[in-house]
Amino acid sequence: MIFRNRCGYVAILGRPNVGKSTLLNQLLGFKLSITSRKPQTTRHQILGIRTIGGDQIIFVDTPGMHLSNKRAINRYMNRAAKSATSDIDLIIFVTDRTSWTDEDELVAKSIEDAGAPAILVINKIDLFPKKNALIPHLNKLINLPGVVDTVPLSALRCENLDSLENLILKYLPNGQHYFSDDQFTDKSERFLVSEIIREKIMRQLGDEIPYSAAVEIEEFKERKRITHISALIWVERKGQKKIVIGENGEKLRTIGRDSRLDIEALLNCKVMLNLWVKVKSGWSNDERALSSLGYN
Ligand SMILES: Nc1nc2c(ncn2[C@@H]2O[C@H](COP(=O)(O)OP(=O)(O)O)[C@@H](O)[C@H]2O)c(=O)[nH]1
Ligand SMILES: [Mg+2]
Repeated sequence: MIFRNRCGYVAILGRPNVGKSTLLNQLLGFKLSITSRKPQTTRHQILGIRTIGGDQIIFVDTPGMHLSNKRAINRYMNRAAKSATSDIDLIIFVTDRTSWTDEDELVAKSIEDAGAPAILVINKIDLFPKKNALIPHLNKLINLPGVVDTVPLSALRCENLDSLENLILKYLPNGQHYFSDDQFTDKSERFLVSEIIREKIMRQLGDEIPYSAAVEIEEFKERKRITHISALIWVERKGQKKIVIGENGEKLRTIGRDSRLDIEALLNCKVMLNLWVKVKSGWSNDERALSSLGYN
């Protein structure tokens, strides 16, 4: 048996909605980071740790880098994405099929600045009928500064993920493990629970609300083998509160039920979940409110 003892930080970068969090969850083999069809689902930097024998890969999921810097929350997300490129051993640069936008260009620039080698992933190839048409695009991207390899894959359908994993191990530096072998993230259960609830809000509600919602865990206690959780959903306006609650409380019940099922799977125990909706006007553009909601 050969013990190689490789260990390193691998940042997953890309513009919003290209499938970074989906890819992270598939590489880890469980759902750590929340995903949805809406851009900017991931707001925080989050570590996903995978230990395979002598090797430990520490993935860093990031909010997508985007051009809008208008609100404080957008600035927070861009900072979180940008800071993920310092002290990194390897970058996975995720792009979506053959489209190439100004935001991809922004990511490419920050990769050049970061100085770590980057594996370029072309995601969502399941949506691409003619795979041959990818070749000229691949050939173009391999010449980007910092890019050392390219892999077309489908994160959602688990196509070609093993090629990516082999490449990651190829570029992972030798070194002692930073985390114990049974640790899978740097985040608390409380944080992961609040993220699950936010995911259900993102998935259940129309376009306007998700960007205006934040979740705060008020109570998290185990009593008689049942974990009791109370959470506040903060929105910015009264009208939004009505939408989140829905007719006769229907929406909030669905959000609560879907959340509870995922939380039970995460914590591996029975959960009683109480959700409340409150209005805190302008929280997404208020540095102090942001920091009290954990965005710091
Ligand atoms: N068809 C397809 N959809 C994908 C794939 N990977 C991710 N998605 C979808 O793309 C959307 C954005 O994914 P997410 O992981 O949240 O993107 P992120 O913003 O980059 O973290 C979600 O609706 C995913 O289900 C893929 O390989 N194929
Ligand atoms: Mg994400």
